[in-house]
Amino acid sequence: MSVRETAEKIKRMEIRGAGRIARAAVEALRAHARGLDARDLSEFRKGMEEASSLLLATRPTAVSLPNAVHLVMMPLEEADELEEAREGLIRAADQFIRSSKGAVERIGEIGAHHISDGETVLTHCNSEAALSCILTAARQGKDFEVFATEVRPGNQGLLTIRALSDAGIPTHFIVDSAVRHFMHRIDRVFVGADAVAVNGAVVNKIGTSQVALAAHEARTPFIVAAETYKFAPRTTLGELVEIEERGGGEILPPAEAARLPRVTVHNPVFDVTPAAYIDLIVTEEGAIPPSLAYIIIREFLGWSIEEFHKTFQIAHRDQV
Ligand code: RUB
Repeated sequence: MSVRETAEKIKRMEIRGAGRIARAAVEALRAHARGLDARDLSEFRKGMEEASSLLLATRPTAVSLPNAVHLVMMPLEEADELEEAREGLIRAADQFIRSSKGAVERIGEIGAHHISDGETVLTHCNSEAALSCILTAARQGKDFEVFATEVRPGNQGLLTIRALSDAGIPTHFIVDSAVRHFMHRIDRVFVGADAVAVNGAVVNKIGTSQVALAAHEARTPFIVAAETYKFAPRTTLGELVEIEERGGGEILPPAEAARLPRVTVHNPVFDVTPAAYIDLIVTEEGAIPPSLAYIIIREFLGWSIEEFHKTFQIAHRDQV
């Protein structure tokens, strides 16, 4: 798929979920690199940076996107000539796709240890990392049930209940506002992440922080499944993760909204769960308390402060 097509699909949420967005962007960059007809290295770099900017401008919250783009664009900085840059990017893209799929599997193996026979688990939204924990536990023969939320307004809960049902897991489907009502029946909550900040706060689908609050009140363990590339390096520079606000038409039909001139519809699609409500973050490098987010950023993403600045400039080229 071309970069433009991929960007459109990410914007329209036909490709969605932080991990899938990152992999689709990397696949598009790899295809673009293969076909890019450039005279020299600098023309190649320019073409690839334009393609990256298009992808980075699609959705602002999932940090997996700039992290993945940064990783595959890195060989362009180091290369001395065009073909070396092209091959370096393709290699980095292959490596990213392989390791990101491997990370989901490894997270599943680690997270599954936290699900036992007879338990009831709750999940919110549709996260392949969170589902990997649940589906791995089911494959291990554990006997448990899952509550899944509807997830207004995008209905990502439908994707989740299909996956759970296909895996033979007894599943309860509830509206988002029923979470607290059922929390007394829940032994553990599993959610994914679009971004993890240096202070251990997790950005995920809108409503996640309310689920966390209800879990906290009921003393129910709240577990986040997040690959290391969901950690947000620029939060170490004090930058905040931008919360995407989508059109009100996703919530209230435009014809109805037109009849209500004094009503403003708000549609933030992510929210921030403070570290205090999170018991564990399961990464492919192991499970950590949220207070160790900095270690993941420094040790496993391993970026220098100079690199953070460079990515920042690429991502915001238009505004610089
Ligand atoms: C998806 C969402 C998911 C995270 C993690 O939001 O909030 O929980 O992206 O998913 P949207 P994954 O549907 O708006 O993209 O674990 O699959 O990366």
